[in-house]
Amino acid sequence: MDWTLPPNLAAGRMAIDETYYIILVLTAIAFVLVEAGILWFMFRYRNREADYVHGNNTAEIIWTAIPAIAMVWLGIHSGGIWSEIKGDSAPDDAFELGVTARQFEWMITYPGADSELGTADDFTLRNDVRIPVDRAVSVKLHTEDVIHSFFLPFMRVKQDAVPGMTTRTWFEAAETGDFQLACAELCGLGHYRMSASVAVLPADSFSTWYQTRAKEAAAEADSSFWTETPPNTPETVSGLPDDYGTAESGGEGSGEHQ
Ligand SMILES: [Cu+2]
Repeated sequence: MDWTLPPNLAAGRMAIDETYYIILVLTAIAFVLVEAGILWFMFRYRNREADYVHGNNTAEIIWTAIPAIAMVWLGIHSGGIWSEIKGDSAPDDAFELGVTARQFEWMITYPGADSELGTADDFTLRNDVRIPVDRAVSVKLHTEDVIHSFFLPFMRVKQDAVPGMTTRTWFEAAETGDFQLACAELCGLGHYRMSASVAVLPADSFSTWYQTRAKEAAAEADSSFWTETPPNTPETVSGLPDDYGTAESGGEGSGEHQ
């Protein structure tokens, strides 16, 4: 079993790894001490009959105080890291993505030519995330049904999408490559296949792709195909389409729509 984290390809997220290993070491120490204690007492008093004792105040104070101090310290330590990642903490120049999760796919909404989400020239791709390297990406998360979780282990990002809420997180990829976005919340029978491809592209090839796609979307918007609200925002989706879970929205899972 591998206890180590996958490679960290996110800019400025080493604090997550440090915290993980600090917790791993602390729990390992506690595990070894407790198990050794159990074995020692089993061996030491193996021939003695059981009898009632009140306990030992000194021992109880020690084994309560040490974990309490460790827990409070961990809480304070990780609280600072948490506030750098969660909520509206993304840098101002971050590239903004709208992500709508639903059983069992990810709809990714890009801001279009005006760089603003929620306008008519937005465009939406299914299970297809493309982002530039070395630029902060801020994610605005929604879900249309149950709780899902936006999980990019290489970027040290995990954020729940909660019904009725907009949740936010952000990350910055420090290396180009192809990755996978997974759903980290058991969300139904098709949970295992709820993944999207994530392409971290060099800045120039990203902007070539993006501008082409945004132009197409703007042309569509101009032809007033979408008159008021862009497609696939939570406001426009009132229910699941009839062919949900069949070939169009996910391949093999035609037996799972309900
Ligand atoms: Cu899910």
